[in-house]
Amino acid sequence: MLQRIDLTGGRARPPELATLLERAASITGADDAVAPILTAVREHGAAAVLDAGERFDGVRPAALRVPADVLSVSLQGLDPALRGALTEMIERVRKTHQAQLPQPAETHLTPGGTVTQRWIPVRRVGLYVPGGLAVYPSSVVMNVVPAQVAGVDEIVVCSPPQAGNGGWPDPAVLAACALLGVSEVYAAGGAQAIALLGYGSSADSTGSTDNAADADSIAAVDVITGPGNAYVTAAKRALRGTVAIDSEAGPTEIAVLADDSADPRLIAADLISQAEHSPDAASVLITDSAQLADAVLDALPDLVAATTHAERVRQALSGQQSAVVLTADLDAAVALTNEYAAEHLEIQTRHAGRIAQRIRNAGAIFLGPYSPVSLGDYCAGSNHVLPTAGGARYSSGLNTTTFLKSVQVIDYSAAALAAVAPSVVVLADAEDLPAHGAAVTARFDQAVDGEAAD
Ligand code: HSO
Ligand code: ZN
Repeated sequence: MLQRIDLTGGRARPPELATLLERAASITGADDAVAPILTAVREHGAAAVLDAGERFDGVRPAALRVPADVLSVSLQGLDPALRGALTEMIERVRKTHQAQLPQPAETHLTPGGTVTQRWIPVRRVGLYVPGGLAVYPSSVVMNVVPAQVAGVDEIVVCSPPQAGNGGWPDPAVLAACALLGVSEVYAAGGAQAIALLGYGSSADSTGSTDNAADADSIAAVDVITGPGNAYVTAAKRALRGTVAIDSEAGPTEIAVLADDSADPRLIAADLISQAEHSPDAASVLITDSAQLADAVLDALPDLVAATTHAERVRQALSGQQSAVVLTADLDAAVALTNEYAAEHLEIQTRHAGRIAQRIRNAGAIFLGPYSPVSLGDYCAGSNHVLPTAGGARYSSGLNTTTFLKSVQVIDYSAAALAAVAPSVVVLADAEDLPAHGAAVTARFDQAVDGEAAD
């Protein structure tokens, strides 16, 4: 079911190894497919969002904005056990993300010369919560809590309309929004939701006249975050520059780096757990142990047959994006793991902490047998919105700083400026920009009153 790639012959070097596995983003033609949707929403606003929802989700809600009473009824109807678990999750995620709040960095360069880096939250954010084959109240928490901790003013959530819930998003998703005090929620999914967040919609294009909330225009946001399918991810990529995005968090991936000390049953369970998300999910085992590779391959068929979403899991595991890769030694396994840059990386080796020090590229790292990815998906306190498709080489998972901008504040006194003025003049002259130097020396051509403003 899972392809077995044997690299023990030493034929492949790490850069080649990475290309052996197809990445989800390259499987689809998502970039081209979303372009007309983005254009339609930019030109026609919310009406185009409703049209696209009807086409792709098969349902047209009465309005885009979810009414306040629908949110509160969803919360009232929330199963108490789920409410308890969400509350526990929220507490853990909040604690972790509060600890991520950066402090201002004040540097005294010289007497009277200071540079301070301040962190400022963006004003308005759009958070995407996927629908599709599963429903994701947990993703509400993973998006909303860091934005709240960062101090964002306005939080908007988009989630796909569901035919089964009168066209509104999934009730558990709405309940999670209500639990967190988020009241601006739109029944919008896919690329059209991302376009709505990025471009906004003016009052005359909301596509509905019978809902007071929709009579308002929808303002564009500053940052869009959240996981989604290949189309959501492609839309986020296209809007980068119009807004900031967190990372490209597309179809999910798990890589397990293991040696012969690992338990094959647990590895098989973890590979299945993320394959459960969708047929384009990637599950990869990288190991230097042929015995472990074979034991995992042997364990999979029965476990897959017994799992609820067996068909979906089978498709994900048998796709070109999934594999058991056998390497000559652990060093080669570590090198391949860094090349692959998985969204989730489990390290199930002896001295897992030490091996983790050698990992440069991963969205999140899960150490040892008792830190499975499923824990991180819900209750570890870490965030589950993570870069996929190799994006972990250059981007980070969603965290509190995703919603913060830094600004450097420069404050020099007359004496401090005078002391460094000759260097400014030399540098300005070297760049043939003498007016730059003159702007500094002008301050000393005449009497200077007082110090810099405070
Ligand atoms: N593993 C997914 C997140 C998730 N899993 C939500 C379950 N619910 C992407 O990191
Ligand atoms: Zn998951």
